[in-house]
Amino acid sequence: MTAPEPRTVYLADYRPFSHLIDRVELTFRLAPQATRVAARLHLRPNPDCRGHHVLRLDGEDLRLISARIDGHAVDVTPDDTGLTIPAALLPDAPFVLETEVEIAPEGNTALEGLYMSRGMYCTQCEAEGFRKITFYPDRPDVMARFHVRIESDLPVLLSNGNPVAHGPGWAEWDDPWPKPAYLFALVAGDLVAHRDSFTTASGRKVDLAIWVRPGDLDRCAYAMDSLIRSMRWDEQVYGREYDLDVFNIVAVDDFNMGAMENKGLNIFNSKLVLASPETATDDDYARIEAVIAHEYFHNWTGNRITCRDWFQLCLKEGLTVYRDQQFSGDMRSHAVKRIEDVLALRARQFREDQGPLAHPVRPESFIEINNFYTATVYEKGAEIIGMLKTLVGDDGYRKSLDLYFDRHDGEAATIEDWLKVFEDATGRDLAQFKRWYSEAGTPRLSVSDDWQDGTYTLTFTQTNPPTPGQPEKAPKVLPIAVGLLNPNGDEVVPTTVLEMTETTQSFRFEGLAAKPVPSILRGFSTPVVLDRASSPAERAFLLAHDTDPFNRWEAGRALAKDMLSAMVTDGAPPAADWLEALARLAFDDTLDPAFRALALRLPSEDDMAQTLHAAGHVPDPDAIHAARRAAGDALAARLAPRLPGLIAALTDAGPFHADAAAAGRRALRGAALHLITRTDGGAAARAAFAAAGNMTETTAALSALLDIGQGEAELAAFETKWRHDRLVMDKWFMLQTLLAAPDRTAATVERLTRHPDFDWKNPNRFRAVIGALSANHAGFHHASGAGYRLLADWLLTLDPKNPQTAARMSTAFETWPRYDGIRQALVRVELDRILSTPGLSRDLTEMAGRMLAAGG
Ligand code: B3K
Ligand code: ZN
Repeated sequence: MTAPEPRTVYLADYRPFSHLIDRVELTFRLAPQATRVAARLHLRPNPDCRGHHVLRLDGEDLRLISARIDGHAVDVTPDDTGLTIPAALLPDAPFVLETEVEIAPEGNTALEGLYMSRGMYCTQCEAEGFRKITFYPDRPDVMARFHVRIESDLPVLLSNGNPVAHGPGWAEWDDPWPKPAYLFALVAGDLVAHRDSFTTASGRKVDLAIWVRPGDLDRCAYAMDSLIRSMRWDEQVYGREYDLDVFNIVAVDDFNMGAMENKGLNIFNSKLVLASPETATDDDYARIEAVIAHEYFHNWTGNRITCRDWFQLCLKEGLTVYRDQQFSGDMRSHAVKRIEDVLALRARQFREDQGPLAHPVRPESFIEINNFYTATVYEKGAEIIGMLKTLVGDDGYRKSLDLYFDRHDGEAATIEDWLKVFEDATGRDLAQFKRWYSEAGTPRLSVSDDWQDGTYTLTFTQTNPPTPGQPEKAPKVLPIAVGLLNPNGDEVVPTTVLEMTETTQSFRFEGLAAKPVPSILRGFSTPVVLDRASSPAERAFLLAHDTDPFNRWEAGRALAKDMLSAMVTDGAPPAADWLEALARLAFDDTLDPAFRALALRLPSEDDMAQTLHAAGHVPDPDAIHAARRAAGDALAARLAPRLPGLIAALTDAGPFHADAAAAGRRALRGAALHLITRTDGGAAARAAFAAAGNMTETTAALSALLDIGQGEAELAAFETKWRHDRLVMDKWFMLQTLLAAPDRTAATVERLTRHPDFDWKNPNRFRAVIGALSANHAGFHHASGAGYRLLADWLLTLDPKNPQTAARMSTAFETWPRYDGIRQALVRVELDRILSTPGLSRDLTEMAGRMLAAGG
């Protein structure tokens, strides 16, 4: 079979499907090489589509055994992408189409459709995987009720909905809720369950189960606890109850992403389910809590109300990310959560928005939809929801969401539907606001101020830079949260939201006794780059006094970035005011330890490259690396005398607690250990490694040692202890790659890829090494080009087996236009080599092509 020509799909081409499907009955006879899938589709012509139509069903890599309409065999032949049944063969009334196909899950290395992971069968259908299971209209606006029968000797057989019957070698499931095919799921395996239950506000008892391999049963408690807290929270905060008798989660080792919200049967990458203090870090715990919540929340935002087409992806993803961020904030600390979310937004979404892969939150065309599960759709999509909430207020938001659920339950909706709900519930016109969905790029906001006779004026100017295909843009609605402080640190004007709609706009504050210090963009109220030259003294003042915790952190961040920029571009020394400000903050016990840990963290090298590039410089990866190390050394030297005391005070005896307070103490202790290791030759970190009582402490000590080029013995001990554990060994692979010195990064990766446990077909292991390679900024961008070459080699190795993960990892190249001509030329060679490889997947072809187009 030849590969189909890549076809571009356009939002503007949307047409409803020719038929409606009332019911789907599927029978699976599972076998690794030859699984039979029998489908009965109860179809009728769609009254919204006049005229007599052909029936076009999607289908890929399916061997058609038979097809019948109302019991009569029909003679049809599939093509590469599906099956067309001519209008002449179709009744103009309800009818039943039966097909039987054969598929080979064992050979499915793309991990899309029905595949096998270490002896268990599982599925991943979003976005377009169902077409690899049976012939079907594989599009989200075709919603149907599914009944599934599974036949297999494996002991546990699961699908969506409620269990209806089972016997030896078979089980049947019925899902009463109409759903698109992308939410279909099936699991069969030798699994055991960690069980609990939840009773909904209206009294429905739901049986909860997390299904894992027998040896993993003692690592499910935290995920279950997170699930129960998510179910309660969605009732309390959004008034949303669960709607089936069972909720199942399955942990799978081979998975292309984090997790999947299939109706009633969520499938998870095992790293986002399994946790024990010995094996998981605090970051793992926080991610498990967030992703369990995210997938659960999709039950209403995604499943009950789904997307009309894949261009509307942010309708479910942006909203569900926003909901999981709210949840994590409620469970932990809103201030810390917001800082972490903004760090991630800048690291991933701003980076994407400022490079060749920039695209609108609602794109207008795609070749491969899997390439659009991006930070822009997810994280910028969530920022848009946050801005809407700021603009309409808490009550307006709740009224709008209630109306959304009332009006669109059971439907496949659009961004227009979503915005109309806010307009109808609050009376607000959102026509201009809608530009956030259609225009790519990160706006830049500059500010100037004026003080005269008790009146303080802030003047803002927004610029919306060009992005691929969008040279010119109109001004956006920017909700800018501002507070004003007196020079003594008191707040004179509490947080006020200024609504900016023009290119340039001034806002006046009258009747002030003294010229205030402004705290602008509190809580990061709009996702823009703020250009405001400010003195180190003012930044230090805000770091000490701002009443908004986000901006307090941001002031320290700006201080660090200004300093690092000066170190890189002018060879300046580490700044005394930065050192003094951090010395005060590090030991200020009135502040949350988690906040102090974040404030002590230096901007990443990639962040500095982004910042320098945005300021008009060509970032030099070696100079950035050297400056960041020099700053870290200076900070370590400044804080050193008091670090042992801080570490001792933060050492918790007694049992492990996963809660935010305990995790915050461990984070600050880890930061202190990291610093002291720069001054003591590794003594404290070696002792901490030996004494570590949990994986957070173990990895903190090991990273501190690797960072100073030590840790050989500790790596060996770690490997001996954890060789049998895939998830823990991912950390061992990843830390070595991330912390390798720039000159040795490529060689380290080559060595690790020769390790007998480097199973590159497992996405987690591939990401742990090849993904981490590009996260080692100075190593990846080494002037020899070795990092670029190595990444391209591995992308080309992975692509024929797993194009989705290869395409995702290729985004490591997206920043190439930032760098100098020599590096650009080296990357161009690799992108050209990738693109000219015969048989390259559609996924990677699209990504490499878009990145290369940036070079002109
Ligand atoms: N909806 C899935 C992502 C599917 C990705 C397909 N390439 C997980 C999530 O966002 O919840
Ligand atoms: Zn999601």
